Amino acid sequence: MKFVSIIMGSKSDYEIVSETAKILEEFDVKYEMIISSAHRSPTRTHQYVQDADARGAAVFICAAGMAAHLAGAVAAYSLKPVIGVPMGGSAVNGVDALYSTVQMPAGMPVATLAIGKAGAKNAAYLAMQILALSDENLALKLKEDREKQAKSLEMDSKKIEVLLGGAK
Ligand code: RP5
Repeated sequence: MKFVSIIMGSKSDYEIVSETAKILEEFDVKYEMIISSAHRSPTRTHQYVQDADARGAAVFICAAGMAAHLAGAVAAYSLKPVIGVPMGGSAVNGVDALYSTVQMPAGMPVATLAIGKAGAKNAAYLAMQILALSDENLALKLKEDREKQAKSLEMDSKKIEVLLGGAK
């Protein structure tokens, strides 16, 4: 059984990471979610990743803040794609976590997304796009979602738009 594995470094990351889970639920995608830290619980992180990988985790989403090494550590333990979400909230508003997560050495990729809520939401979408490579039904749902987004933007525009004569 394929599933998405979400790991966050601390309970203080949960509010933002719940945005990832919410989207996966909306699309009926199976996921696991745990708190485990590269620094505070390295053994638990290692053991969980190996076990989840063997049980069918198809992609890992790792959310961590400050000197964020969680995504990099998970990438070291698995060949499955790893998505990193830098958490904000530090003295430098997540720029530390962004650099720690994105600056992986060659050969050990982490797909690093935006800091905070946008990154958390996009982590769900990117994970689903990976799963959709071999799941036509999910690919169709993602296509419909894109169409819905475009429609909703158009409706927002309709409420405020000003167009001069000749505009299409
Ligand atoms: C990181 O340090 C966590 O991912 C969290 O974003 C940050 C702060 O953790 P707490 O001190 O709030 O537990 O490891």
